[in-house]
Amino acid sequence: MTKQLKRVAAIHDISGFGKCSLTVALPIISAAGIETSALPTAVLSTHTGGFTGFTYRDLTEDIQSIADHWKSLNISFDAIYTGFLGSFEQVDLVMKFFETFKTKNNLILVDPVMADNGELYSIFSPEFALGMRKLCEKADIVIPNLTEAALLLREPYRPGPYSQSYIESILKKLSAFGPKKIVLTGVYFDDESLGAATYDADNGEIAYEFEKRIPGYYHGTGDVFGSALLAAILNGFPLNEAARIAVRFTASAIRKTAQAGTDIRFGVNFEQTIPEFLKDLKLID
Ligand code: PXL
Repeated sequence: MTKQLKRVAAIHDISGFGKCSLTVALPIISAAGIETSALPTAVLSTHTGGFTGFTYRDLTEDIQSIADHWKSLNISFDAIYTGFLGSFEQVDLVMKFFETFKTKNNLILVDPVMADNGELYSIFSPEFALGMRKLCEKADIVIPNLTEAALLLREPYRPGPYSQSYIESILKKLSAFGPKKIVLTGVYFDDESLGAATYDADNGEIAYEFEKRIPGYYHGTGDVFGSALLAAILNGFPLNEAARIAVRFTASAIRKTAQAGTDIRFGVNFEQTIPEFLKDLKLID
């Protein structure tokens, strides 16, 4: 008999064009055999990275009603995955969502989407980082990049290349304020490779997963990575193996995009990378 699917609540925006947030989370998590419910935080015509003139509809007012309706239907989730929030007020609404839907057995994965390359995204104020920190305190897993990690820790951003001791101190400081599992993205010790570092505070294990660096800054890769990581965890992979699968998937999607010469703002070719991903997940031969 076919088992019940696992189910994720994905709380991110929908950027109509540009392949990030819900337009990558839904297909990637679904392809990995996991049902995905979408709670959109905002609707934009494109993401905010490199485009001007995008439309922006904030859905703060809808979040509580959506959560109430889901609760009335007795829906439960194996994971709650949050990313880009549409307003500062959404932090409290998402905290409430956690209180309503958190159980002993499910997991909360927070991607504190707010900054990259040393800079806060243009639409956020510096106080936003304090809100994101509150959310991270309630998470089981957080997946910041190094800019977001510095903001969460209220430390100045340090550009790379990094030392192992710096990365490990960041991982441990992040886990000290709540989340037991940390995946830090954008880690590199030299200009040849780029990847992620994982820390599991339950067993003290630290691991690194690297791929050859592909030049250029491609948008939406944090969401491709986070969605693949969560899909791998829900398919039973331990944290370091899930990070390995997610790094391989993201790097391979970037490689295809670079080879095609696509505009870096348009997102990466994760679609044609899904067969490789499903092989790594051992879902197909
Ligand atoms: O990929 C992160 C992200 C998600 N959503 C929106 C964004 C960004 C990054 O710029 O602008 C709307």
